[in-house]
Amino acid sequence: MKTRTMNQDFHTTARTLSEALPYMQRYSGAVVVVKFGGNAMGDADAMAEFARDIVLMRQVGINPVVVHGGGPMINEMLDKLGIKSEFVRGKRVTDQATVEVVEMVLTGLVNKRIVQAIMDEGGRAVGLSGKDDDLMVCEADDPDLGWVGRPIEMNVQVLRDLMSAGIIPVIAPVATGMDPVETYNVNGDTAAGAIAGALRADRLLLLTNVPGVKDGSGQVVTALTPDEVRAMIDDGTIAGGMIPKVETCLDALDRGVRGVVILDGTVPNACLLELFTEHGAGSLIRA
Ligand code: X2W
Repeated sequence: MKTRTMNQDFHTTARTLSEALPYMQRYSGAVVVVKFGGNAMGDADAMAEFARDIVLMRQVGINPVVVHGGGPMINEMLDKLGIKSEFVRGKRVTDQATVEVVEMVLTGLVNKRIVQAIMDEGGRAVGLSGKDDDLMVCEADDPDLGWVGRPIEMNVQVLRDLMSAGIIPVIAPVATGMDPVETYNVNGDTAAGAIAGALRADRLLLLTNVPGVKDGSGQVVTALTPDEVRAMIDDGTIAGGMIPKVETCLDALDRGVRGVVILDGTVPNACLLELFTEHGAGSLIRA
C-alpha cells in the first residue's frame, strides 16, 4: 500500500504547468529559431539543460531550429595549432587555414555535441551546415576579412522537411559560395538572422551571456521597437559588441521575423522563461 503526503513543491509544479497553457497555445505550430552562442554553452550540465528546453518546446508543438556559434571553441583549437586569429568589427579575420579549422570545429565538434545532447533528452535532431542542400549561399562580406561570408541566398526547404518530420535541425554557421569549392565562415548571429528571416520565424531568440539591451542607467530594457534601437545606437547607449547583435535583429525583423529577443543563455531555462512565462527574459525587439 502507498500513501501520499502533498508537498508544496508538487503544487507549484502543477500550477506552473497550468499557467503555461496560454503560452503553449500561443506558440503552438510556431517556428522559433534559437541562436546558441559559444559563450552561452557552458559545461555539460548547461548543455543538457538547453537541450531539454529545446525538446520540451518541440513536445508542446513548437518547431525549434537551433543555429549555433562556437567562437571560444574555435579559439581553443586555433591556439592548439598555433594559428593566430583576430577580430575586426566583431568578425574573425579568416584565411584559408583558419576556415578549415572553423569548419572542422563548428560542423564537427560543436554541432555533434548539441545534436547528441538533444537526442539524450529524447528528441530527434539532425545536424547540418549552410552547405547542406545549399541551405545558405554566401559571398565575401568584406575583402579585409578573407573567407567571412554574408548570406545572399537561402534555401530553407530542407528545414521545413525536417520540421514536418518532427526533427529538430541544428545548424553550424558555415556556408558555400556561388562557386561551390568555396567555404565561408559566417558569424553565428548573422546566420541565425538569415535563417529566421528566410523561415519568417515567429521568434528569433539570441542566447548570449549578457542579460539584454541596457539603457543609459544600466537597466535591461524589456521591450523596444526598431526605431528605439536605432536611436540608442545613434546616441551611443548601444555600443561595442551589442551593435552587430542588434543590427542582426533589425535585419531579421525587416525580413519578416515577428520578434527578436536578446537574452542571457547562461540563466537556467532561459528559453522557457522567455516563451512560457509572463515575466519573459531579456530584451524583446519588435515593430
Ligand atoms: C564566427 C563563427 C562562430 C560564432 C567565428 O569565427 O568565431 C565569424 O566571426 P559565437 O560563439 O556565436 O560567437 N564567425 C565570421 O559566431 O560563434
